[in-house]
Amino acid sequence: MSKITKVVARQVFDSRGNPTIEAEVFCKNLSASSICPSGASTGTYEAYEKRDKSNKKYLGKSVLVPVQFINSVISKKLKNLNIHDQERIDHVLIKLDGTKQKKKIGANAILSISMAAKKLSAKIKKIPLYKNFLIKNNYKLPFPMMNIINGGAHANNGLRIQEFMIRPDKAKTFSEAVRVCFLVINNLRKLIKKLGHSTSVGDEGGFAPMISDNESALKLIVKAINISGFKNGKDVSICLDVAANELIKNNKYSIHSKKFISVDQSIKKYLYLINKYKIKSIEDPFGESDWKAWSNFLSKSSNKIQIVGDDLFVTNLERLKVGFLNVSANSILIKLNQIGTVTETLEVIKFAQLIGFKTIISHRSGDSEDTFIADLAVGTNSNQIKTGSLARSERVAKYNQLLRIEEDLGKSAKMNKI
Ligand code: 2PG
Ligand code: MG
Repeated sequence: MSKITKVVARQVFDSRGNPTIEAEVFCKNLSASSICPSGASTGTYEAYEKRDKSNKKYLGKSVLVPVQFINSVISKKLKNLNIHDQERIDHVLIKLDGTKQKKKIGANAILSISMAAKKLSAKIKKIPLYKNFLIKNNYKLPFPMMNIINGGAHANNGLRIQEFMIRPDKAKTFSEAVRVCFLVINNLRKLIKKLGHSTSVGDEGGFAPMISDNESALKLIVKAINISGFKNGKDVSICLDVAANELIKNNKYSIHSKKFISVDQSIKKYLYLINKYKIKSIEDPFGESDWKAWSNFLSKSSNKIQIVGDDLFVTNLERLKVGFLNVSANSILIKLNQIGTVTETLEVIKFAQLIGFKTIISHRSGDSEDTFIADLAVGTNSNQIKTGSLARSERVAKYNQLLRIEEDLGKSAKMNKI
């Protein structure tokens, strides 16, 4: 048995330049570390991100207090625990916190330790990280959903919808999937340039041109897909993350323009867009408490497209159960820091797969060089991964890790089902 000897934490910075926590777990002279990501369009029911609100030196964003807590109290508490007993490690942390949303210690502190422990366990077993999760053989690579146009809270262009993504549905290998996205992205860049817009990118590496109407963005993407020699809706599908929580006022939504309209009118417009642009997946089409709107939309779309709960489920088993009973979605976005431990994340994935939901592993808009989620996607047999565009190293790092995993699997590597 390998016992934890200490945990060391430090303040580092994420891709938006904000402070975040890196935890390093030690078993004697071996160690592994992990960095917690951070969202911008966060759900109310997410686990709590603890920051030093009163520390003006870092505009209230530093994480020096939770770092200090890890280095003193938590390090002692975890000492001598078996590094391979992830559940025990996570439960000690959950119990030490004692609150529902991990408000005392902070989910950012807890998760960085939890992920680092999982990595160290793999290192000691001398296996790659992706082999240290649920799946023990027959590994499959997830389909990438690349976010190629950024809007909403991730850019300042006025686009209502937060993420316009592409998914290379016909790719037979992960490297082929990346190549398809690469071509579409390069052609999209040319198109945006031709229109005289800036080709600078948003928080998740997608272009953030100054266009503010959803359909203009969709038209550009369809054009880029066609120029690349692919068929929209067949070889490459358009997927959206509306992040509708950000677009709600008095039960009305401003998804399709600045004007707030009813749920029924919003659904009608969605159905029109789905049909016209062959959209295959929509995440967070309605607000996190609007269960009725979700189930209405799911039934009206005849369950034909992927409807993904992100802010709705917040990687939380209880909320997923409610969503299942309410028939509100058919897929779940998985973000480790929405719930705060690897163990709880795996529980949600297992349950989602049991009820026939697709699982999609996701980055956060504030992310880092940490590639944990790439291994998690393969190790849990998750159907898809969304981790930004082929730009910004913190995004590309995850795709590169999946390319390495594909190479490691050799001939046995297969793509998952979409
Ligand atoms: C989302 C995520 C990631 P954020 O809404 O799905 O793309 O954004 O991390 O800002 O919540
Ligand atoms: Mg989302």
